[in-house]
Amino acid sequence: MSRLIIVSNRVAMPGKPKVGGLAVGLSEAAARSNGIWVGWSGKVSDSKHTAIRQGDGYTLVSHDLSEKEHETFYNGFSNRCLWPLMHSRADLMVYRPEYIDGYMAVNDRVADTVVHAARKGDRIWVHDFHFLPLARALRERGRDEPIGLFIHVPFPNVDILQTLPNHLDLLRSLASYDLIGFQTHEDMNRFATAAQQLLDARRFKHDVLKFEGRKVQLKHLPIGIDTDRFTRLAETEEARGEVERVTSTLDGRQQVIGVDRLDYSKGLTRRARAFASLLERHPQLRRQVDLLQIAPVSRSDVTAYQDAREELEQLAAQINGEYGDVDWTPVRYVTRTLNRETLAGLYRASAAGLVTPLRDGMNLVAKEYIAAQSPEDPGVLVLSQFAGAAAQMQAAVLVNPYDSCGCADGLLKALQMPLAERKERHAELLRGLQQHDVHWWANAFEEALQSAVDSRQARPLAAASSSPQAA
Ligand code: ADQ
Repeated sequence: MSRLIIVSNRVAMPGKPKVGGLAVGLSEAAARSNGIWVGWSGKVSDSKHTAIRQGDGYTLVSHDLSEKEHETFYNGFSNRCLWPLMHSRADLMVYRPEYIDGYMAVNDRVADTVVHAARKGDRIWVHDFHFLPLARALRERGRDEPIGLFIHVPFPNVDILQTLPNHLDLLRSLASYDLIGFQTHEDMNRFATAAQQLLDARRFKHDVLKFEGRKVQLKHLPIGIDTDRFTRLAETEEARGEVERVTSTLDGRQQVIGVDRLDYSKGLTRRARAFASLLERHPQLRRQVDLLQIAPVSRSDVTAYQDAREELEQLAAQINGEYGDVDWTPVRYVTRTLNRETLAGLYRASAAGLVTPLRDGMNLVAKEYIAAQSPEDPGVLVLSQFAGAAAQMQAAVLVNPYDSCGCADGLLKALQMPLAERKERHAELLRGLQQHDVHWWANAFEEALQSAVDSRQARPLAAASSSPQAA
């Protein structure tokens, strides 16, 4: 049977509980074909050894990163160049030639691992911006297997893309994939436009590109969560206990919740300002509403992340100083990682979920917040129009995260929304999440990879429009 080989930066350990929908979706996809998952163990060491573990129906092949690889591949090119670039923050990009060397070297190393593990007829599914040139490295090693890439982050405009010195080489390398999946239609179009403008790619039937002598199928496939499982989590005893604990401390006040990795793309400081603007312009809400911001620290070796943390901490202290009282703290801020039951309970105990990234590939928190609500008395999602999730979640209260007054108005609308409207919006959103969950997403990607390969083997492309307007 054709096995699925998954390659991603971080991996889920076999035999350990899977944290988060993505880990569940991918481990199930790997297990369906007795497949293999290749990625970083999370450890930094000089060991060149690949560890092999079996369990949960798949084989994990993991490697450590050396100090140098961690600095150049992970912190350097991935987190200091590609992450800001993909989120349209070229101003935060730090480019160094040794970063790209380290990035290419780790891609080569992982390609060797995949070559070693793969059998003829296997299919390879690569994840995210850490491994953009991996398919080319595999083709250079003579592999002809179907290879798909899913890009979890947004794809930037061509003018932003061009700020990266080696953008042409990276863009060319993407021609080695059979299928590239994007979170939204807009991301897919931005990629196609960049390939057309910069590499003279020809676009056929809207979703096929021909460049560098190869045909690449494009598809937008918004990632989902494990919706039913998350809803069940919110109904566990542990989650109910959390709801009771929070409700008793709130003493009748409404809670607004934000849950994000501490990352500048998530718009945390602008969000705190929007909350302050709500308290400023609606003094009657003081002592009536709290903001709970859960923000686990991430990528703390990177300066832009240290700055984001400092700015948020200062702002939270300032808001508490200005609007708080001896017995009321308007903004509570927690950096701990929480277990899923606690998180589900906190979502359920919150009258509004404030999810206002400045730019986000999808945003799973928006989906988790909806899945965790009680259908009889649901809270309201206030969602940035710049999160990929906004395309699917139109029944949320959509806001512009750069407009703090507009966000405050959106939040006020959410907090004052009548029960009937809350129920209606929640039911519509939940239906969408149940239909397009992480299982649907993984299956749809695999099917698309299969049909991309079938059409590669079938007739050549008929001439069609190659103009960017065909999009
Ligand atoms: P992220 O930006 O990391 O990933 P995001 O979609 O924001 O992902 O989800 C974050 C996840 O972390 C959620 O599942 C959330 O529950 C969890 N989490 C956050 N804080 C936590 C805490 N304190 N304790 C426990 N869990 C916590 C990238 C892209 C996104 C895209 C995902 C998936 O940037 O746009 O949605 O991949 O494709």
